[in-house]
This record gives sequence, structure tokens and C-alpha cells, in this order.
Amino acid sequence: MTSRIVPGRPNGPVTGIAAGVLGLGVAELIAALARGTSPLLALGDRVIDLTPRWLKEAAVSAFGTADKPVLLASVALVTLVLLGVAGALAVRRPALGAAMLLLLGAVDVAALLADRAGNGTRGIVALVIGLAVGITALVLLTRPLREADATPAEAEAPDGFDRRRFLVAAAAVTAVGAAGGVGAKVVTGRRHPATKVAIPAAVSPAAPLPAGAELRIDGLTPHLTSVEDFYRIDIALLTPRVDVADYRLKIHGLVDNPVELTYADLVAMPLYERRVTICCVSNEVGGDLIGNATWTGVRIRDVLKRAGVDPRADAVKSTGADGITIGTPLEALTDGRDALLAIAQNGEPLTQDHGFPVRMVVPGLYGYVSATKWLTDLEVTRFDDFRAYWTDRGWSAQGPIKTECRIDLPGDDVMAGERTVAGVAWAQHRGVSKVEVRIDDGPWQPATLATEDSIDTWRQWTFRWDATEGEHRIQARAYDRTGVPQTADEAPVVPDGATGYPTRVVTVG
Ligand SMILES: Nc1nc2c(c(=O)[nH]1)N[C@H]1C(S)=C(S)[C@@H](COP(=O)(O)O)O[C@H]1N2
Ligand SMILES: [Mo]
Repeated sequence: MTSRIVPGRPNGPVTGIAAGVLGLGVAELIAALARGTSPLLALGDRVIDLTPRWLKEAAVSAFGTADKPVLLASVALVTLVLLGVAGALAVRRPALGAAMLLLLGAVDVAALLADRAGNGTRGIVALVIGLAVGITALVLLTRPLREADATPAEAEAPDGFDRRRFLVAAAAVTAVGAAGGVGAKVVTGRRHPATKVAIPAAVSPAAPLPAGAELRIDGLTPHLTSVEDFYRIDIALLTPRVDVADYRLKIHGLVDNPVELTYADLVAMPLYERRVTICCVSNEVGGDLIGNATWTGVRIRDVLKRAGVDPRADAVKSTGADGITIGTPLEALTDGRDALLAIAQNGEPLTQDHGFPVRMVVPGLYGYVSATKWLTDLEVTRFDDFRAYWTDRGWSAQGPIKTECRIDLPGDDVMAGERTVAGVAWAQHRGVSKVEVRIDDGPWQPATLATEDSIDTWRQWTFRWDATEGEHRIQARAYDRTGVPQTADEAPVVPDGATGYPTRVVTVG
């Protein structure tokens, strides 16, 4: 006995999805092999660009750094629904189904054309091949459905193509498509930067870490963040792939003589190695969009000196290969702090995600006004004469990091008795001088600070707490070296960084 296919029921959408997944998998694999832009990621990037600000902010605050996987999943879900519709249409009218796939393809071609960072043309070629495969699969898979539709319900399926065989075929097609997608991921994941780089020794290595700067307490954030654990924030799903052989950094604008430096020119300059804690302006109170690393690079003031800065300038507008523009006060780049064009993080060349081959790191300023990754251009200018990417989207043009702290310990449930409260505090380029803790709105009590590493890095702190049974509210506040405590006023992340005391509610049993 064979079960009959019922046309127009879930079979139609199933064929659409199977054919679409096959087409997309083929396109992704070819794009990966040809070093072209991924059609799926290009679509995701266009969606990011076109997402209204309120929605983007809601997404970032709701999902934090998971906003990208969530966005990709949403794009995938909408695509699957539309593919299902294409399949349902194709059961009756194959041309209509094919037309719908072509329409989806056209939207993706538009997205690929907008890709500035990679090779959109190769992505388009891959997509066209994937589309041809997908449309062929759609027409072939829906054929038995059409034939069944044309046969009286009581009759046997004309060629014995029963429901099980149909489902096996659809599953196989989907699996091949998925395998293509996985293959694409493997191919791009294995790919190393086109040119290997070696980081020469720094003329000015980082000072050894002072004894006592690293408190080793289970559950407390380590003083140095590994590259793997380092938060990542940028506007791109497609991180630009910059080949060091073609790398050029232009320094121009209000300068005596514009300069263009290759990667080799840069690494031939004196290298400085410094520990600097960088932080995102979108970091909520208590959030983890902050990390401390050892950065190696050229001092920005040395590079600017080569170009000769016009005294009328008060800003540097930097550009990343992803198209972002960032405005930094000239003063922060020249006032003697260690503002770097970094080429290494924790002793290794920068990773793709963190800005390979060259990024900026400026102590004391939030990332969106200073930490340009995939840096390609420095324009010496005036704040009055330009607007940076985020300033155009409601964020402040100036972004000094606000004094803040975070409570890492204890967890939500603890046993009564002597417990450790611990965390990190930061006030980059001013330095942390004191941290205080209070329990249940009691008096502020001093915490013990780890030895200061530098004023540009965060500082761990601990506090002994005699925990009694019940629910308790722990709060902390940090002071910078000027003696000013962080404010109790609660401010949102927009326009220039969140404030307020970090709070932890703990149940003691
Ligand atoms: N090219 C480029 N650079 C960028 C960004 C970006 O979107 N594109 N984001 C900035 C922001 S908002 C922050 S907080 C830091 C984050 O650096 P990380 O991802 O290495 O932690 O990079 C900055 N540099
Ligand atoms: Mo940021």
C-alpha cells in the first residue's frame, strides 16, 4: 500500500524549502571556494543597514552580543517561509514558484552589490548558479505533486512515486544543501590571512605585571582577557578581509604632507606594547562589553608627526574597511597617552574579528569614538566639519569612558557565613583609587583593591561579607583618582554610556 501525495498540503512548502536550501547551500559553497562574499551574510548585512535605529537598539539590548546570531536566524526564518510559499505556488504553477525564487535572488543580488568589504561579484556568480540549481530542483520535486493533482484521487499514483519516496527525495535534497552550507563554513574557517605576519619586538615592552595586580579568585574576571573571550562589537556580519600585501594607510587632511604607509612601513616604526582596557559605549551597568588586553603597535602621535598636523585641527576621522567612520579628539591621540595603531593583541597578530591587520586603541575613550578596526584612513580634520557613523545615529560625538564597576561574585545563591564579593572597576586614563560596597542600603564600606597595573587598565577588587540568611542586595561604586565617585544616577547607554551602581540580589540559605 502506498500513501497518496496530497497536493497543496505541506508537500508544496516542503519542496520549496528543500529546493531553496539546496540552492543556497550550493551558492554558499561556491562563494566560499571562490573567495566571494557569502550571499546569506550579505543579505544579513543589508538588513542591519536598513534596520531602523529603535529596532537595532532594542535588538542589541535584548540580545547583547548575540544580536548577530539572532539576526541571522530571523533572516533565515523569513527566507524559509518565503521558500515555502514558492513551493506551494510551484505545485500548480511552476513558473510562479520559479519567479518567486528569482525575486528572492534579485533581493540578494542587490545586497551583494552593496558589499564594500569583500568580493560581491563572485558572490553574485555563486548565487546565480545556486538559483539555477534551486529552480531546477523545485520544478523536478513538484512534478509528481502536479501529476498526482491531475490524477483522480482514487487512482494509484501514476508512477508509484509515493509520499515516502517524495519525502526521502525532499530530505535528501535538503541534506545536500545543508552539507554545502557546512562545507562553506569549513572552507572559510580554515582560510588564513593571505599573508602571514610576524610581529617584531617592541622597543618599549609592556611593564611586567606588578605583584598583586592579579587576584586569583574563582569566578572573578581575570585581569587579562584572552582573545577568545574578548567581546566583539562591530557593524558588520562580513568582517573585511584585508591582505597585508595590499594594505595602505592614508594620513591626510589638515596636514603639511599627506603620507601613505604600507604594513611594512608601519611595523618598521618603533613598536610599543601596552595593556589597555577597552569598553563599548553600549555596555550596560554590570555588562560584559569590556576587556583588557596587551596591545602592540605604533604610536598614533608618531604617525601624525610624520604628516605634520595643522594647528587648526581638533579631530581625526578614521575609516575602517567595513565603511565605518569614527571621530576621535586629536588631543587624545597626541597628549602623551599611549594611543596606538595596534597590530597585535596579547602578542599575536590581530584576529579577523578584532581588526586585522591594523586597528586603533586609545586609552580612556569608548570604542565607538576610538577603536577603529580594519583601519584604512586617518583624516586630520575638525569636529565641525564631519559627522561620524554613530554620531549620525544619535550617539554623542565625544565619548570619554565613565567610571564604573561590576560585581562578579558571589553567585545568586550562597550559603550563610563569610563570603567573597568581588569584581572589576574601571576609570580608564584617570585610574581607579577606591571601590566601596554596601549591603541592603547600609553604609558604604571599603573594598580591597588589587595593585594598580596602570591607569589605563581596570582593577580587580574584593570584599569580605558576613552573609546572613535571607535575600540581600549588594551594590558597589568606584572612585577615580581625581576623587570623584561614579554617579548613582541611572543613565541608559545612549547617547554616551550607561551609569548607575551595579546591583546584585543574592539569596543566602
Ligand atoms: N571598523 C570598525 N571598527 C570598530 C567598530 C566597527 O563597527 N567597525 N566598532 C567599534 C566599537 S563600537 C567597539 S566597542 C570596538 C570593539 O572592539 P572589539 O570588537 O575588538 O572588542 O570596536 C570599534 N571599532
Ligand atoms: Mo562600542
